Amino acid sequence: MRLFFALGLEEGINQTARAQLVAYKNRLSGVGHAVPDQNLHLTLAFLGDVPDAYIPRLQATVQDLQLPAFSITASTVEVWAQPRIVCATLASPPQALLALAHHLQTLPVWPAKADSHAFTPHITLRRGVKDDDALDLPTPPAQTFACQRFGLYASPSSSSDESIPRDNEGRALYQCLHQFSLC
Ligand code: 2AM
Repeated sequence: MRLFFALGLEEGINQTARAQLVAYKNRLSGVGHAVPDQNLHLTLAFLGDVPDAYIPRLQATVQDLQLPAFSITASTVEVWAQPRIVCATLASPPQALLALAHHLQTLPVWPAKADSHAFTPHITLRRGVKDDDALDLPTPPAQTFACQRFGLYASPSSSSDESIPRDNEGRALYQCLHQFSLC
């Protein structure tokens, strides 16, 4: 299964912040295509294709991590040429977020896929952005999210996979396999 760890940003206390970010994402019509509302997340570690037999050990190892909760503020928007996305970014990512991501990227059970870029926490809002699409994006309203838990998610390895859940527009949804609490 294609797996990644992410902040789902779905804690009850985040409802207003999440709704505002969703509204901002959906307002940028004409700039690529919006990710489904339910898929909004901040990736902590992308593991790639992990054999099912590893999943229980992965969960047990992560369950034992005792790492602190924190909050993040998404206040800036960026357009990245590779991959072609619009994303919300954090002006100052907290150390606890960077430490959590580092732990999850370097698990001996299944280390994350090597990435040539430094880890830059971001929340992807739109994909398939073209070069001249994204000039003059409106500034997003700064949104603060409490991060009290994170999840292990499955993403479809193939868009034609019929077993994956989809939204009412037929877009594939990520599946949360397990949630982990921060202290
Ligand atoms: P994103 O965080 O920029 O949106 C599932 O594919 C999630 O893992 C996506 O959210 C995706 O990007 C993130 N991801 C990170 N590295 C990836 C990679 N090499 N291939 C696919 N997805 C990756």
